[in-house]
Amino acid sequence: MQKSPSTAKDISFEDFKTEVLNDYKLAVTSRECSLLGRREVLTGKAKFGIFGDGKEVPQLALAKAFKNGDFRSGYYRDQTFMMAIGALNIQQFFAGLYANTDLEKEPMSAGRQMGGHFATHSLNEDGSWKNLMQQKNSSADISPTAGQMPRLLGLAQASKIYRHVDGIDAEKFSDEGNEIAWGTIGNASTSEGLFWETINAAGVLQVPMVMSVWDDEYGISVHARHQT
Ligand SMILES: Cc1ncc(C[n+]2csc(CCOP(=O)(O)OP(=O)(O)O)c2C)c(N)n1
Ligand SMILES: [Mg+2]
Repeated sequence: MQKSPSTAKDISFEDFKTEVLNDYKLAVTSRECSLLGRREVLTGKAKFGIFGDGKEVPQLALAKAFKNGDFRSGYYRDQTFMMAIGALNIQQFFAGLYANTDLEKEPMSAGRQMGGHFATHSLNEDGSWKNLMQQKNSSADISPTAGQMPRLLGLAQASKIYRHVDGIDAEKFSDEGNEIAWGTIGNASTSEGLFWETINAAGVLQVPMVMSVWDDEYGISVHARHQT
């Protein structure tokens, strides 16, 4: 899968055209994965699946602003974003859906998590730390909706600590606190206390955090007028 080029200020028409076409290809590929994946679930070939269709374009935009060293703490609709940062391809997406237990084929969790729960690896095979400043990072999604919120706050708070506290070995973990923690959540899940507490704390602590709420007016099958 094509990685999105970083956002350049001076860009030629040809480069611009190439980037637009790459984005379009990625959005269509991700949409087709959703449609085919859902068909696999509804025909009984995969047990359960949840997909990111309808949310492709803003995730492509988000991926362009997301830099090496940044961290995502998000939820199960983010497949296009993960594809755009080069952390998920079509085969891996379906390996997750079928709960393939081979870590090579299903690098998110070797089939132990539900499909659509996205992660990058922070450790090398020998257990040593990777340099997290040289990769785009995603903490592993967890199933309770809004559970990603306190961790999002913690990731943002870590950058603030790295910036203001001397004497921490930060080489592989921080560039003087310049990283950003990016959160995603669905509209229905914003009803949860964890969401409000995190937004409040982020304001009080003044931490580098960006929050995206994907408002599709539904919480699964329940319309927002009954829920929010
Ligand atoms: C704490 C908790 N309660 C209930 C659920 C079951 N559940 C999974 S997704 C979902 C709806 C979420 O809707 P929303 O946040 O709007 O996200 P969307 O899927 O619409 O993008 C619910 C109730 C859960 N996973 N965790
Ligand atoms: Mg919703």
